[in-house]
Amino acid sequence: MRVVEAFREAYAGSPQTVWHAPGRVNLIGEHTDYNDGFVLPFAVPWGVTAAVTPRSDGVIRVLSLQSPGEPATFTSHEQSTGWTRYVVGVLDMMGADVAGADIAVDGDVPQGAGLSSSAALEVAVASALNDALDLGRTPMELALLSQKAENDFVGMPCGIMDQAASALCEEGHALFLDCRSLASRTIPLDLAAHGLSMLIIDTQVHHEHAGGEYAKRRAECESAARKLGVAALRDVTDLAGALERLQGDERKRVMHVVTENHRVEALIGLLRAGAVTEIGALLNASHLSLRDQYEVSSPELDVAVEAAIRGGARGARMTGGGFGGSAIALVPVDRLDGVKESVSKAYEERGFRAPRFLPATPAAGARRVEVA
Ligand code: GAF
Repeated sequence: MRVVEAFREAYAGSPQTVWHAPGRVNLIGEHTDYNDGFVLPFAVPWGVTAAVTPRSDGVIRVLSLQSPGEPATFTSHEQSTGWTRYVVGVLDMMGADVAGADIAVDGDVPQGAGLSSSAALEVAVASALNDALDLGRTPMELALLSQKAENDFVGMPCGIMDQAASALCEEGHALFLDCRSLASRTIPLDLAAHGLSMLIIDTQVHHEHAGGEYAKRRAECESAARKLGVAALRDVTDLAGALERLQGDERKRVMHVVTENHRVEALIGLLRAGAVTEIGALLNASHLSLRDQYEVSSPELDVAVEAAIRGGARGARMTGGGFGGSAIALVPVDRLDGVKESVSKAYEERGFRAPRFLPATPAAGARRVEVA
């Protein structure tokens, strides 16, 4: 395994443990996690593998096969920069439990596709350190400390969805998570049995202002919740009454969050009933709500969704934070070529960069990798 070879070469010894953690797509439940709501992501077959040996002298050495060169060496957490902040942030949140470590990482999550490569990196490192030092933390505890690393160390105010998906998902299943109680349940998602496939359409575009807009949406939701006298938008039960008391953007954000939570529950109901094809209508409704009420879509995402549906998809939506990244489309297997053709043609007509297509089958969450 190349990450193990790179580790041995750089640090002159074998890693004590190796863990793999995946990226994710979100089936539905977008921008609901930081509103204490419901999400339904599944892990993708791409992720980050971390080879780790703890150190007791306070030194942290980090290398990535995606950034060739010497390992970066830190004697204090504050020295870290760029992508290494996701790694050092995890150690920071593990506190006195982890003095230092030698770490090598290798990732294959398509970069910039909005498939949570950063959560995969955090969870892979957290899981490996937890195992190597026998800390006994649960996968959800590891997800929470990874989220905290991203919030407090990296400075991105994300919710818990991506890290929880990376830590807890199971192969062939989506993960239903209540982001308030943190209760979770795996839901079987066998699309092939219904002649369906989930196609990821990577727009290959990531808009610069995404981070600032994300924080702004979060602040709007918190402000609306305060005005409505609820702890979080998850608690809004009378939507019509709530909308009457709000104006402008906050009104639209509440409309999205409250209806999106209901769509998650409706989608789970349809899956449970075996009506898998019917979930397409909910994916479409989610996209329109994210486009028109939450205003986090982009022209590339909208064109991908519209062209996918025209080409024969049963439903499609942007997935993840938005402002670029990827859309997902639920496609009958015999229509896959038609959908790809329809999206590629629409992109060409608009003068957009060619999209990338990736088939997504629900993969396993973080797991230890045995090294020969
Ligand atoms: C990003 C965040 F990291 C998640 O926590 C979530 O809020 C998502 O955007 C939107 O649903 O991926």
